[in-house]
Amino acid sequence: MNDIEKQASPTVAIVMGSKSDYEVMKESAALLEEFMIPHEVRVISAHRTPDAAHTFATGAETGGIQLIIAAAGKAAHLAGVIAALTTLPVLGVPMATSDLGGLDSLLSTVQMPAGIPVGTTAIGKAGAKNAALLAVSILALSDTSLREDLKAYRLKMRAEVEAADAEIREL
Ligand code: RP5
Repeated sequence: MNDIEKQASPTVAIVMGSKSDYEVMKESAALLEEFMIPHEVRVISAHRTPDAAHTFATGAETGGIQLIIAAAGKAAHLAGVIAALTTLPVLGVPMATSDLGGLDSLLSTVQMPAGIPVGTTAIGKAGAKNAALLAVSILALSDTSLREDLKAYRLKMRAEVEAADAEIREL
């Protein structure tokens, strides 16, 4: 059991602009579960429920949240709005979109003016997974056991690639 797992309340919040983002963002939740990091998952829209976005972002730190993963698509301002209202680290995940493929979301999330950073990941599922892994890395700075778990995760990936290499070379 790592130090964070011992805490009852959520340490990480995954927030998404729409329920339609969940199919992708469940990848973040699954990884946090794998690392046994208590988390909450919310649907909060910066433009459809701006009051809820404000309440969430201003209350996150006092509620025990240490890091926020915010996912949105199109004019994706959710991560930026949340980052403006808290000094907690905010990781933004751009959602793929039907019209512009997610480049709209990527640019909206990543191009924050100086002063209010949003650590932006890749578009879609890779970004959702990497946001969770970045969250683990950040939390592991003060949790030795979690750091060991992350190293073990990397070793497992390495072993999988090496096994694939051996398999392909035998063909
Ligand atoms: C954004 O608009 C959401 O984050 C979602 O990616 C996109 C489309 O939302 P829906 O129209 O599917 O609710 O706010």
